[in-house]
Amino acid sequence: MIDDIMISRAIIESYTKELLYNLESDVIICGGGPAGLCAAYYLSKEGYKVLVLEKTLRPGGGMPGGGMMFNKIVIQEESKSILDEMGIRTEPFQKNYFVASALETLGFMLGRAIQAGASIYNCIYVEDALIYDKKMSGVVINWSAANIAGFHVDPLALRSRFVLDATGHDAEVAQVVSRKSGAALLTSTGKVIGEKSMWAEKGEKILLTNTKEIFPHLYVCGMAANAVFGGPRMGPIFGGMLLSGQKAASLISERLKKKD
Ligand code: 48H
Repeated sequence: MIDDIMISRAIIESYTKELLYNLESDVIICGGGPAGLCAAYYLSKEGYKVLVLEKTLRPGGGMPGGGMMFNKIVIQEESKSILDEMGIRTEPFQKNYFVASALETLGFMLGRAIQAGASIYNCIYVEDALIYDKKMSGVVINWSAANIAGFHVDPLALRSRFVLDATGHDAEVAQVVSRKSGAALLTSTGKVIGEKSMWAEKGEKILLTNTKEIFPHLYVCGMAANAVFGGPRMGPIFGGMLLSGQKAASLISERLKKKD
């Protein structure tokens, strides 16, 4: 016999138990695109308590769309080891260009991050920051559906030791912190500078330099990093996104070890 109410109970109990456990964590990653998922995988693998918050129904950000909905992604040699490690197949194209299925990459990245221990919540968006004594201390969240419907619903808060803005082109968390903290971000203008037009070579190179702390205990990675520092976009090459997520994980891990 299958009891409909037992199915409801299983879902509600399991979800809320995990959510209560996650009210406080080591790292909250805002955005479940390639950069955020990669960071989640590496931080979780090290044993940290990691939470990914994704505002859409389907994590993956810009990756499943490949280039103009041709659902393939291109990566370069230096990032191939990340896909290899996750068991994602790549095909050599020309020297230094590899092609992978955007959907296989997304499926495996999600699976690897979750199996490494990350909690990933879809349909929840980060609408504000917890800033205590000029230090990023967590995020303020709400149901994306409430936002889309335009309902006036007050949010809830989650605490973490570090926050990673992996929200892509709009750098939503950096924007909120810049607007509300009353403090300058660690950019030349003190604000989010905004991304520049496409130039893959330059955009990919500068991305790793831009992957860093931009406000006490707030890091930025992926496309958001170039948006914050005024770097160019790079089109559907995804190696930099993976390397940026990996670098952010490594920088945050160093800080977590220092217990500051
Ligand atoms: C919760 C949020 C919020 C929020 C946004 O856009 P993404 O794929 O970002 P990256 O940096 O992982 O990868 C960028 C890549 O996909 C890309 O767009 C490239 C390479 N573009 C180059 C070009 O020239 O166009 O993922 C960000 C994720 C998305 O899933 C958003 O839905 C999510 O973050 N998100 N989640 N709360 N406030 N804002």
